[in-house]
Amino acid sequence: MRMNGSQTTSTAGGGASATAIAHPNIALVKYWGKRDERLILPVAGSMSMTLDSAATTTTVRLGGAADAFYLNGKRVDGKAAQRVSVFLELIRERAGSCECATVVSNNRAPTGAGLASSAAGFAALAVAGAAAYGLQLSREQLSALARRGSGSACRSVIDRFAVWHTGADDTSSYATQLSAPEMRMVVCQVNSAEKAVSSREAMLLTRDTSPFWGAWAGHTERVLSRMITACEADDFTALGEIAEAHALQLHALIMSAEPAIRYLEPVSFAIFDVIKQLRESGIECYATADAGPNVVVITRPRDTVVVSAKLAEFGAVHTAAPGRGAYLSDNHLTVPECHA
Ligand code: 2P0
Repeated sequence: MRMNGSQTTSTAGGGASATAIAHPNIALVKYWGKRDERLILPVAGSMSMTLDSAATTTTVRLGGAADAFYLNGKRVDGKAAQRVSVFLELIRERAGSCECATVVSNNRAPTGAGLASSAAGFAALAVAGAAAYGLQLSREQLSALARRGSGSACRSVIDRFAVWHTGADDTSSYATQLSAPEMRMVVCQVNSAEKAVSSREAMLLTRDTSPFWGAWAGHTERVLSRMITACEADDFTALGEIAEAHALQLHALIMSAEPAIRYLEPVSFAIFDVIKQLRESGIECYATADAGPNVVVITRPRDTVVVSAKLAEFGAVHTAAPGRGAYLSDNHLTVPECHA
């Protein structure tokens, strides 16, 4: 499939502009660790569900004397702006352009709280940026491009369920769609504060200090292959069991770094316990958690109400269904008033 940005690329008010919408994804087989830091090539494959909630909308408008980045109504400078500029540079190289751009982004998920805000952010930036600079890219190429911003972003380019293939090089490490059992995710946000150690730093520390690191990549590849088999068999039980076990293995690995990193809090463990009790009472659901204390529960659609009611005792809850991968939109954002 080729994406054609021309219908949604506007030139009103200056340079070409394009807007894209993307959603976070939650991994069922986790990504943790790179074999190439610059290219963001993972040590193992992973698998996720793209959510239909917590959208990021991003407009890229060409022009200006330097790149500028606005997030949720505020001008952003420093490291985060630099990361956006480095990413735009990749697009410019491919497009043979030296035009700077203004990036305006609105994000409905808490940034840096382990709810995959960078995945939605870079998926939207890849799709909007490619269109604004006039690149015609396939879905696989867009996924590989988004990966260069943040590894997990390559999965948010894909509709519903995605497998990120390790690949051999920059062009062959991207995500593709797979079908999976009908399910929902109930997100329980126990804490929306920005985490103390970013995933990127924590991955490096785990690689450099964990005594278990040597086992991780091979184990994750075997888990991914079991997960793909479970999905092909439409086996919700196997999917849930594999996902919960792999999430806890990820956190055990992270905790084995020196100094230890502990993303899960007592309340997170309490939720894992409650989910086990619900399962024992006949409601089939499974828990997972990313690089933060928030817990995401995998459930069948018919059980979302009872699971949500139980989780509401622990934090703010919302339910997500499988959602669309990053796509172009005509609703362009403008530079926030105070900065215009
Ligand atoms: C995942 N996480 O598979 C795992 C589970 C966090 C825990 O992908 O360094 O923000 O930008 O490639 O994509 C977080 O990693 O890291 C992540 P970089 P990213 O969703």
